[in-house]
Amino acid sequence: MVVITNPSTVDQFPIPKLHRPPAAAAACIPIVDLNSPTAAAQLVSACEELGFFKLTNHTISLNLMENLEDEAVKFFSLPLWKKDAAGAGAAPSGYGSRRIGHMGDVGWIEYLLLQINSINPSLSTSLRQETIKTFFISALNEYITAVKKLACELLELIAEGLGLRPRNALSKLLMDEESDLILRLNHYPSRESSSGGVTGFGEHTDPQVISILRSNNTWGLQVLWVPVPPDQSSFFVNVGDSLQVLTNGRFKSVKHRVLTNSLQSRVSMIFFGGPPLKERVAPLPHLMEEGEESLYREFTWCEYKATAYASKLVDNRLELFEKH
Ligand code: GA4
Repeated sequence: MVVITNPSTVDQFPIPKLHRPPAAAAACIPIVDLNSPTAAAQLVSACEELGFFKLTNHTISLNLMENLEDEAVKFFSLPLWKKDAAGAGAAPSGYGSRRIGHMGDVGWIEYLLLQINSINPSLSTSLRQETIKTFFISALNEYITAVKKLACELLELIAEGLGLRPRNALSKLLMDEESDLILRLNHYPSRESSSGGVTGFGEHTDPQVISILRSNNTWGLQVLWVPVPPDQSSFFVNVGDSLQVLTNGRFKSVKHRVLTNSLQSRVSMIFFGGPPLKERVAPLPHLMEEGEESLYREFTWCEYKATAYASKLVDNRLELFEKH
């Protein structure tokens, strides 16, 4: 068993009791089979209905996922001073523990935030810490290359399902050499609690275009407080705020959170695909009906990101950009 550095004391948050047994919960989560001839249509309806789905039959091997998970577990088992050497505070990249963002959010979590340099496409040069390089470089590079390719494939299928032309209308946002891509490695140490769980990562929506999550087989993720059954060989995909705007509200960026598990620690890795900072985020004209108006005022990803990073997790960031 891995010895884990627990994040220091975290307040216990009141968690509403679950009224839904896990089996019923599983039935609420759309599943998209990437191997199916109707995958494009399945993707569009999952993004419209919930803004979250489980992705099966993708081509990324379990071995590739587990290699990175093993490296992450090794990293999180290091003494705190070594992890801190990887950039304490996680601003913008590096190791963080307990504190999330800059506005006072806390959670029962430690994590590593990695800004991805798409030119490479490997780790940004800002990540010069030897610890990370020695541990991670090959597993990370392999994983990042594969998951970025998958994200673009999904966005191309979504474009196809929406009848968008050209096919890369969405994926090009992630393919630009200046695209804002992040990989997040999370470790939620197990924690006993009489009320069933404490907040690992509080409720929020993801600001980017698309997020692709893979976790070990530990429960914890909830979407609109429906527990998502873990599946270590599948991915879980979230529509981000930016994709909600690009589709003028047709796709939903849904609130999700993570509760800790009393028996096992949870390790997850999430790829966040964001556009270049200077990119204008606005509804795609091809998706607008005649006479339809944008629900949002104009903004760039840089403006939105700055607003997001100055907000608390729970805040409705998109509301600030809605036209009234
Ligand atoms: C949520 C999605 C990504 O994990 C993240 C998070 C970021 C952080 O952990 O620093 C934020 C959060 C996320 C949204 C609001 C702000 C910024 C914490 C927070 C309170 C890396 C991101 O891009 O936005």
